[in-house]
Amino acid sequence: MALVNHDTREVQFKIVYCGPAFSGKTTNLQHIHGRIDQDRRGDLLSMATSTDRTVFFDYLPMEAVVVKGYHTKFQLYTVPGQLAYNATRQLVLRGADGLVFVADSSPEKLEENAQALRSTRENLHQNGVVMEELPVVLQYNKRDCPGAVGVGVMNLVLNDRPQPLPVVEAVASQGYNVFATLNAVVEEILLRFHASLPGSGIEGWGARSPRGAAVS
Ligand SMILES: Nc1nc2c(ncn2[C@@H]2O[C@H](COP(=O)(O)OP(=O)(O)O)[C@@H](O)[C@H]2O)c(=O)[nH]1
Ligand SMILES: [Mg+2]
Repeated sequence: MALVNHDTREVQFKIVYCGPAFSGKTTNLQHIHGRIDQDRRGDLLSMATSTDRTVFFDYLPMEAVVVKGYHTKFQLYTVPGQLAYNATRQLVLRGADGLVFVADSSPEKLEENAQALRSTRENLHQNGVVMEELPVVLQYNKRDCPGAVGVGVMNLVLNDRPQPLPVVEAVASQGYNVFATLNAVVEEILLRFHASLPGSGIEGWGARSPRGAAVS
């Protein structure tokens, strides 16, 4: 759930990029970090494990007025994709306000995507969170890969549910639809945040900048 800090007058949301190893999570964050003004972002930090890294940074978009008189801060995190880092993943997922699941469209990664989605759901469950109750956007990344799996099949494997999750096709290494993905999850997070605070004098970001909210 969002953190509201009355001392620093900040509302803080945590967005976690998850998915299998090498699907492009870090690439997404690097692209976003590289495109936003220096005074609107924190340093891109990383916690290294032997074969993978968790990277994270703070992002303070100018357009975001979620609560009048308060700054809005998004903390963007990646989790380590490898199965071995289950405990780290679970820790990073703690307190997430929304998720981007970065799936790899390469044909040989189909089962790995499904497995990573199951393990994400399980990690959340162990944190007492039901995945279906969290804003989640599916990013089908690496659409440029030779033989990229069709969206219909990706949906069958990863998104076969009564209320399908929003899907964004992306090529993160080229920056294609990286911000579209971020916007999609931000929009959903803010909708839910507003809905959770009825009649509290909240001024919606959506009213000022309906879709381009997180685009710098
Ligand atoms: N062809 C292609 N390669 C990508 C794309 N996105 C990321 N990559 C590459 O995939 C590899 C793994 O990316 P990385 O962001 O480190 O994956 P992570 O393990 O999920 O953090 C790197 O070599 C990236 O350059 C993409 O859209 N298309
Ligand atoms: Mg990574």
